[in-house]
Amino acid sequence: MKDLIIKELVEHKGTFISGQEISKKYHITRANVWKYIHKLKEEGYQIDSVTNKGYRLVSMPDRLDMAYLEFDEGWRIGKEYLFFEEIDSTNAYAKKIASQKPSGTIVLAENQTKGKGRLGREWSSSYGSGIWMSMILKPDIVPTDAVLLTQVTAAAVVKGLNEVLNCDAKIKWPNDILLEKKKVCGILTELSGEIESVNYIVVGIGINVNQNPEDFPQEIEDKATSLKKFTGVDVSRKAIIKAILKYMNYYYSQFLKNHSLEGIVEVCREFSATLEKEVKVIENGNEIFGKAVGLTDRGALVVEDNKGIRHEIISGEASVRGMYQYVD
Ligand code: BT5
Repeated sequence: MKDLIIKELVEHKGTFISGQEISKKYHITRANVWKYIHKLKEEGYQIDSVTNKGYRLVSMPDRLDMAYLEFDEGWRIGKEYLFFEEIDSTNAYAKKIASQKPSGTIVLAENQTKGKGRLGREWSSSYGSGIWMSMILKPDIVPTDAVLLTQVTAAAVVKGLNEVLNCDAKIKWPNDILLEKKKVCGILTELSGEIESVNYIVVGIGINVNQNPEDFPQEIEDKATSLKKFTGVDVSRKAIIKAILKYMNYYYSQFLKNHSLEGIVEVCREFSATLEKEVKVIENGNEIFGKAVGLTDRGALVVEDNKGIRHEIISGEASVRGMYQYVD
């Protein structure tokens, strides 16, 4: 019921809706309408109440719980979404429920107690200040193509962030999004499948949104940044999620249609923080130093080492000289 009342208020945003109208529409007493409004105010909704006029929504808190992210009807990704106040990891949970949920289901949480990065690393996910989101995807592809979804997602994140904030976010191959040379987002793609087929893929996106620099744990304070650090003001997480999902839906449809990164890898190239830079790449434990000279149509990084030999790296770690991690 609370969600329905929010929906009414949002639809009447800027104008009043009477308690009587709500009570009639949803068959509840006016006293009950008042109770719900009171509860919403306690949760941070600013609502004007005026005798003989009713209620008017002034502003909503930037919470992600209510079914009010206003997703587009036609979207494959985001049609169904699950919200948690606190969870261990949205990726871990998404994997648990993936077999019972349709492709495109999203898991969001205000807080992660065990947010994870790649190779068992930790992902710092403080309460209420970031976007901790996982998408369950069930594409009809071979498992070796799953790695392409990291590039699809990176393209969607970078386009979404740049559209909302005009901020020149860049992709550090393969799974980081940087803002002013620091990490603002990480992507974690996990797969469950057989040799020939995919059961499901979970793509997790972690974005630092409203943290202040001092909010980050000491180990990452030099290399992490947030959207707020860039804008100087609080940023609406809903606006960011919406923009990213808009692009994600678009690029994912392209990917399913073409079974390739056609139309997407160009975005990865255009917004690359890695190309044309001196890099150190770690692939299967081997370090390669050289220059990043290209991104193949399958999203592999081409590195020319100091002897002029070219290496195509499908997945791995890349650090860019002069940026965090690889400091000469
Ligand atoms: C990643 O791993 O960058 C993938 C992060 C994915 C997080 C999302 S949140 C929603 C979903 N649920 C999860 O449990 N995970 C996903 P990797 O490339 O391995 O980078 C991890 C490294 O980034 C750590 O070792 C730290 O150095 C650094 N790091 C940790 N937390 C960070 C943060 N909040 N911002 C920037 N850097 C961070």
